[in-house]
Amino acid sequence: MSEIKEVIEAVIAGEVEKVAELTQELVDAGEKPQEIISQGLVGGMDVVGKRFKANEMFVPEVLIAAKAMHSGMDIVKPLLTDGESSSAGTIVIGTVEGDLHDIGKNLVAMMLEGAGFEVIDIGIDIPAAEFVEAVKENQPDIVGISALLTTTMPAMEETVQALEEAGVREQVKIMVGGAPVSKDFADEIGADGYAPDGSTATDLAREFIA
Ligand code: B12
Repeated sequence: MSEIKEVIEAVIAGEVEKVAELTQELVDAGEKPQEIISQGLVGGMDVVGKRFKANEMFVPEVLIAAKAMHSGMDIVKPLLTDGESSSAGTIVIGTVEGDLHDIGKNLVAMMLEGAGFEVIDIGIDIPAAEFVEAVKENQPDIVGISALLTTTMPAMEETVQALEEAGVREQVKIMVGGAPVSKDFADEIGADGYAPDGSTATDLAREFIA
């Protein structure tokens, strides 16, 4: 029988098929789906996040690890009972209007998913009004806003303002990120937090929920 430890190692190594096989073996052996997720699949992504932050792993490896994690999630998620499937929290994430960069946003989304959050990725080039719509429709705990261009940073402020004007600002925590964004800028535009990478974004999201 496979062990949780092997799942962790296979996630870190980005072994997509092996993670699916090991997960199936654990399920067949009667291991609890929730344990497989929190200890094995999310456990593996936790290590990946820490190594990425320490520059011991790089973007392509993180993306493959996330794919491996998903291959296991696809097997265990349908087995969760209603009570068990409650997520760590819900996040709406997108890249602002005028900005087509999404590699970093996707990475942050995957890390958050790996940490057990339900992530609603609304994509790239998203006008402020669409962020507002997504918040009204999905009632998330957190909104994540990404921008990679200095010219699209003002759209982050517009998005925060649009959420305020729509009366939904107080329902959510707002985190912002992207290469030109800083903690000072986040404070300036009235966001609740800034994270420089997916691992820190996950820690921040956990803090928001706690
Ligand atoms: C890949 C890339 C592109 C690709 C994007 C493909 C894609 N699907 O994303 C393409 C070719 C489309 C592109 C186009 C352009 N690009 Co470009 N691009 C890049 C490049 C090389 C890498 C960006 C990247 O993916 N980095 C890797 C990821 C992992 O890092 P990241 O995005 O910073 O994300 C991390 C953090 O920032 C953070 N984060 C990101 N989002 C969020 C969100 C939240 C909520 C949180 C908490 C954290 C967070 O966590 C992430 C993970 O660690 C950068 C240069 C660079 N080195 O950054 C230029 C760069 C961003 N691009 C630039 C430019 C100028 C352009 C163009 C205008 C070029 C042109 N003249 O056409 C166009 C603009 C198109 C548009 N309207 O958006 C400039 C921006 C300069 C500036 N200061 O504004 C850069 C810096 C290149 C340069 N040195 O000139 N680009």
